Amino acid sequence: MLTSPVKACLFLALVAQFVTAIPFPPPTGSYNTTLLISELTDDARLDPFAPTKQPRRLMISVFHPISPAECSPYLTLDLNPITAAFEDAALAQFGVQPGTFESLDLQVCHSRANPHHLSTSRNYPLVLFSPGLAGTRLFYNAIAQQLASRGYTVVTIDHAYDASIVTFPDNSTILAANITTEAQILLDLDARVKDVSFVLDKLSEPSTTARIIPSLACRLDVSNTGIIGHSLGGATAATAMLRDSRFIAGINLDGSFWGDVIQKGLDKPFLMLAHEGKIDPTWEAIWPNLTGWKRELMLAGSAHNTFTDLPDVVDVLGIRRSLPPEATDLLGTIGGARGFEVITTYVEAFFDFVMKGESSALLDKPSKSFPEVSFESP
Ligand SMILES: *[C@@H]1O[C@H](CO)[C@@H](O)[C@H](O)[C@H]1NC(C)=O
Ligand SMILES: *[C@@H]1O[C@H](CO)[C@@H](O)[C@H](O)[C@H]1NC(C)=O
Ligand SMILES: *[C@@H]1O[C@H](CO)[C@@H](O)[C@H](O)[C@H]1NC(C)=O
Ligand SMILES: CC(=O)N[C@H]1CO[C@H](CO)[C@@H](O)[C@@H]1O
Repeated sequence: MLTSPVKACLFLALVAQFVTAIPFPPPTGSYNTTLLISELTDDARLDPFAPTKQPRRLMISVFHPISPAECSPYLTLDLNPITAAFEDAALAQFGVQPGTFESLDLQVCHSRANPHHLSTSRNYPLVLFSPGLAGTRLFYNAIAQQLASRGYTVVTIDHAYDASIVTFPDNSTILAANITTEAQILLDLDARVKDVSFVLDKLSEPSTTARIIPSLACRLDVSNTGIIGHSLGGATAATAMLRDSRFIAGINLDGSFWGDVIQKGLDKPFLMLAHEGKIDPTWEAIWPNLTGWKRELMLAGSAHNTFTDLPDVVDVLGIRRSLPPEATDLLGTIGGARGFEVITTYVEAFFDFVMKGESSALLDKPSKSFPEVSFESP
């Protein structure tokens, strides 16, 4: 029988072998990106899901473009270590091994620019990202970073008690509440929409942006913000646009709509991306009530979670073939890198069109370069 120190060493050796850091490919846009993670507390609002009376606390990640000349590159964990261990365990039923998420790094930059001499710096359009229910904002790091590399300040948000786990800077965590009934989902949606408006309020305060985005040249223009979300985050995008006029354009990645936006509709640009074969009564119901620019596109070979980093993660780590067939039902059959490329290309084309005034043929008709994408009209 092995003595415990020897056992411990063998165990550590096995883990160490597995956790050799694997960097996510760098984004393909022309900007480098900084990543800043912050906690924000809304003292004006009690958290509707907290077991005791307490203000609503959120975590955000800010991906901000900088010029390659300003980039001092470094690697950082893709997921916070506590979140990573939690997600390994949560996804163990799909064959995810301990140490999996800990092994993945993101390539980001410190800004070398002196904030007092930012002669070449400028500000970029702002886009907020709202995750799916029971996910984590960290499952959209690569998508957010890719958009930032095309010249957008992108902020991903964890909605407390909705995200599977939110890990705060002091390592305290908030786990998901059991949000299942229609009433709970509508309460959650309301909290999510208040979260995204609160984040805009904070980002309009120079004292806050000086703290969380030090390389920002001047005030962010929060009055022209884009919003994108996956699943319930897509519903959040639509309802936020209905309630807060600072959101001028939105994207729903494969989410059902909830609440009054279905009847009230939207008059601003809205893009919907569906997984293959999606049939959703809420998409049919809202369609005639979307009176602004709108498109519904479907991605062949995709499943609901193709619209996260996860398919790309499993391919970058090389673990797709060790996953059970049920994983394909969640991730789709389109390759991780290809799905990522197609989704981010259309997301960028939409925001470039609405927020930068650059038109793209991709948004008007099928493209030979992207045969997986079809135009739907429910
Ligand atoms: C910075 O940008 C350069 C040029 O686009 C790219 O080759 C490099 O991978 C980027 N580095 C990081 C850390 O993003
Ligand atoms: C949080 O936990 C990590 C390990 O997961 C540790 O490195 C770090 O020092 C902890 N931070 C605090 C504030 O305790
Ligand atoms: C979650 O709530 C649903 C509906 O109220 C209930 O059926 C289910 O048992 C709950 N699950 C847990 C883990 O509490
Ligand atoms: C505000 C609005 O036009 N709502 C309409 C949404 O679509 C349904 C079904 O077509 C109509 O009944 C609503 O009046």
